[in-house]
Amino acid sequence: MQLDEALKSTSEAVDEAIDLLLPQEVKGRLGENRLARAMRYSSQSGGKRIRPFLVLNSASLFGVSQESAMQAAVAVECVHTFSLIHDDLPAMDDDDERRGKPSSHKEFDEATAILAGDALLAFAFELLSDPDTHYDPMVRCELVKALSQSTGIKGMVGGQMIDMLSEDRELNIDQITRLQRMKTGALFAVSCEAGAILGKASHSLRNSLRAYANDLGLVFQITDDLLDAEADEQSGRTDKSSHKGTYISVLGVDKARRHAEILAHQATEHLNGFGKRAALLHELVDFVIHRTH
Ligand code: GRG
Repeated sequence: MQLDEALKSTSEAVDEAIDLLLPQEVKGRLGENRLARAMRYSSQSGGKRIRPFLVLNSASLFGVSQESAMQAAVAVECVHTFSLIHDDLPAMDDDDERRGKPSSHKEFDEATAILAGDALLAFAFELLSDPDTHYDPMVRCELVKALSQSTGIKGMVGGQMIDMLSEDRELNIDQITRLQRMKTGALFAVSCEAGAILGKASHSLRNSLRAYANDLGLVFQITDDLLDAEADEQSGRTDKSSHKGTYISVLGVDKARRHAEILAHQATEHLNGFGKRAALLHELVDFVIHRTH
């Protein structure tokens, strides 16, 4: 299957699963209904669904079916959506729009956006600990551990904190790498790891997938920063502070692009042990580095 076809069909399947799994409105339950609406509003507003794609395609390397891996895929997407809702809040990036629509706190209000993010985070772990995710409780426990570590202080939330502090100081390249690995890479890494955990893969194969996803996460982040820099240039914006904490701030645009190419090559090398079965994960690297949005 071609990558664009695979991304499209994954995205449709994830949309369906989110619709099925996320809390529904129930007549008469005022508070829960507002939360359910806000959780669904942000989860069902588009998005590339790259993290679920990683979960499903890593799982398929170990013979795990899409149906079994889908709950883990939705759990990771719930954490991702939580991070976007909170990132858009006035206390963080203060963005009025997300995916071309009003961000959660604009559509609802700040309190609802905070609570919807919290509820999505909690729901992710409810999904992972559900026996429908995997019959083996040890596997479910391992999934919960991996996702909580990648989300919390050692992962995405820790990375976001460093990012916020970096607004007032210059970071060197090692510090930027650490920040990006935590903020963006950790969720990519756990997406691939979840597939390996579901398939009870060996440590060595699980580590190869983690290494692939770590590099892919960095490529993804650098490309995101390059797209931002391009948009700034086109609109004539010259405020360099918007690039703080990115590779561009230290390396400049050309070297940052070159760095992304090196990481992309490195990412594909980690897939060598999987042969042709990892063709889609290979192609995804190309897609990420050449993406335009
Ligand atoms: C607020 C706890 C907390 C964490 C925030 C990931 C993150 C940390 C914030 C999101 C803001 C941001 C621009 C992060 C960099 C990673 C990134 C480019 C996220 C957007 O991911 P996509 O492009 O989003 O996969 P879609 O819309 O396609 O789902």
